[in-house]
Amino acid sequence: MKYAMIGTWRMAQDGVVAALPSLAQGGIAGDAVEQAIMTIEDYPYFKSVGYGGLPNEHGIVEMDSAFMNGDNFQLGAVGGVRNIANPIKLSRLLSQQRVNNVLVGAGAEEFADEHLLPRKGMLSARAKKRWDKKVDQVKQGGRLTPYDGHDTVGMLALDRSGSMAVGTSTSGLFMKHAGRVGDSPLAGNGFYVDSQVGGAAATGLGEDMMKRPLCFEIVQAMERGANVQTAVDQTVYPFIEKLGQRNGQVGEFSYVAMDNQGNYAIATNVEFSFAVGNEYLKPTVYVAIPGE
Ligand code: SD4
Repeated sequence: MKYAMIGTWRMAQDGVVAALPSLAQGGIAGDAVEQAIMTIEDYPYFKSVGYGGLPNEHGIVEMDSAFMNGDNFQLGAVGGVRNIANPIKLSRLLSQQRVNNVLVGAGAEEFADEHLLPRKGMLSARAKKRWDKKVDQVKQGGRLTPYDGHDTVGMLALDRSGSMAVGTSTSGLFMKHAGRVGDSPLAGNGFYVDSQVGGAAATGLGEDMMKRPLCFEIVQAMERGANVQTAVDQTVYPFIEKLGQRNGQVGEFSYVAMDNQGNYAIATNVEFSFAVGNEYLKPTVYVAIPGE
């Protein structure tokens, strides 16, 4: 059977490099997603995921994450969590509960403590420096934009037994309001997967991407018979256009999608890098340019 992984942004390559060998050896998709995202969360120089992620307006790193199992639809997610070394581990653990699958803030941290997940101060010296600089700029009259810093890792895996899983992890938007939650922990918006069909994961401006559950709709289009490329094209771009017409402004929208045979496609309205690996292809980064 085939196996494959695809993840958002250049940073995903590190995760695919770490986890793909386990899929080659018959490992399960959920483990590969967790391992890949943990690798990225642990790396201090990715400025929007896990340790080293850019903080909120108060200089505190608050993270969103989710995990979904495409076999049984179990999903777990956290919003606005602080001082948790690996939010993806917490999301996956939550996905395995019968209730309490989505937790935010202090309650999520309490659950992590109850399950002995490692705590960690997530603000790196480098991220603090960027925050100090931004605060100075704002004091001097500089304006914050919705996109002062971002990037979410969204990771999809297909294993040799045909199971699929997806995960997301992000520190969200730099200088966001305390308590702000993006699309990444929202099922259907930030991620979705069905092992009998395929999956999708999103990155971009959460406030716009939560206006329609495009990840779910991509999977739904595949379920109705569209191939993965047609599914992303016919789902993502019409909505971007509609949003522009009705709302005037459109943020960044980028999606990776994969069907249950390992075929993949992306849709994006910005220059977008993503990493892919499978039984034929060693982990490789590609860059997509909108309209090409
Ligand atoms: C969010 N979607 O919190 C995330 C940020 C992101 O590329 O993916 N940026 O809105």
